[in-house]
Amino acid sequence: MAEDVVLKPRTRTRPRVERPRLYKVILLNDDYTPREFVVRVLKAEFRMSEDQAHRVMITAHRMGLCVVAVFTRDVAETKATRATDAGKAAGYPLTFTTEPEE
Ligand code: TYC
Repeated sequence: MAEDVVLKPRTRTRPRVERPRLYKVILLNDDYTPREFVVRVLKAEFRMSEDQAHRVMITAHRMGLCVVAVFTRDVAETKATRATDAGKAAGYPLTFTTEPEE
């Protein structure tokens, strides 16, 4: 009977040995976003302590940018977008970008 036809799979399943590529979330400095606001976003979106968030904010402020954390691509992009949108909603140009690790 037609219902009994079993198709032979024509693709092979291979065990995945490589780890997924990781993406950096990068915080960019700007001249307008208040320091305390940057710290608040880092704590909320990246679950950082006050101390960690302050260190990352100061590094971006002094160096122009700072790597916040690394995640799989989806998570990195979602977090960068949410954190950037939080700034936009408050009227600040705060920007988070993503970039693949080497
Ligand atoms: N440079 C900003 C100021 O002086 C503070 C700031 C720090 C903004 C880090 C963005 O990623 C940033 N108010």
